[in-house]
Amino acid sequence: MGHKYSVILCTLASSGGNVWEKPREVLEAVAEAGYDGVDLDAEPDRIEASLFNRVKEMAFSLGLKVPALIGAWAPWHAGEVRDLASTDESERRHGVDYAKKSVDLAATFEEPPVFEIVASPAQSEYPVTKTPIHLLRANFIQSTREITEYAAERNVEIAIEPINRFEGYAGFLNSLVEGKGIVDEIDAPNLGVLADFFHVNMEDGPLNDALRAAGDRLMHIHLADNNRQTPGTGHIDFLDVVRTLNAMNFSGYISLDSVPCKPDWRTALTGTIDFMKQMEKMAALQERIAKAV
Ligand SMILES: [Mn+2]
Repeated sequence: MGHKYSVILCTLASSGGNVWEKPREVLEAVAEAGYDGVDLDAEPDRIEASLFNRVKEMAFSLGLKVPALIGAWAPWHAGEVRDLASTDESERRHGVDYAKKSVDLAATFEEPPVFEIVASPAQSEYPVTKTPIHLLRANFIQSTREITEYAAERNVEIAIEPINRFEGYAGFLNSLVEGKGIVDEIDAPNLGVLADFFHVNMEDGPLNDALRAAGDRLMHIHLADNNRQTPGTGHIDFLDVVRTLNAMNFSGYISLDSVPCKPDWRTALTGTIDFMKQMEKMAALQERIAKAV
């Protein structure tokens, strides 16, 4: 059994593949390339329900699943502050309310997609955040508990995505291993961690060690090379990644998250899945050889 692949559709928009403008063209290209699913935007207040449902139904009719809803957490993405770790209570509350609305959206699916949460400050502060890290951690845990309990009642899973210091809080929730620590502390069956290879490559130790450390708490993957371009363009050893995920029996989705999408969205789509399937074939061949010797 091979791994399951999806695409974060909003990433394709940067090079002309905007699913909300030309849904059939984009979804057909994704399905034809051989993906199993698409990750849709969680913006229930901004994307018309009728349009959202039309895209969702079109995806299903093409045989695609919707394994995850992508949260717009960064201010550049959301156009506002949605900060689950904020020491400003109104900002934190706004983030929690946004998450709950997104969970409601996920709950409208027959098979509810995973919803991703992030700690995303109004402004990044380099090299280290001025807010005491223990406060950020306590606030984020409080927010996550509330979201996770709300989601559990609606059969929705929540995945924490740690992000690098330049985009998130410099010093808080940058590494996958740190995210796993928070997941373990909250210890809810519907809470896990999301590994975005671009961030993990920057903030963790060896990528494969971080994946193994996440273990059965690893719920979803965002796929990019170290340069945030498509796999194979940078220096991550994807053959080794596939071997690690095979050994872990990882059964979640691997969603393409290449930003900005280069050279163009169609080439990024086909190039990524062809490359990953090739890595899977090589890993399978190696396993057969190892067994034969
Ligand atoms: Mn990501």
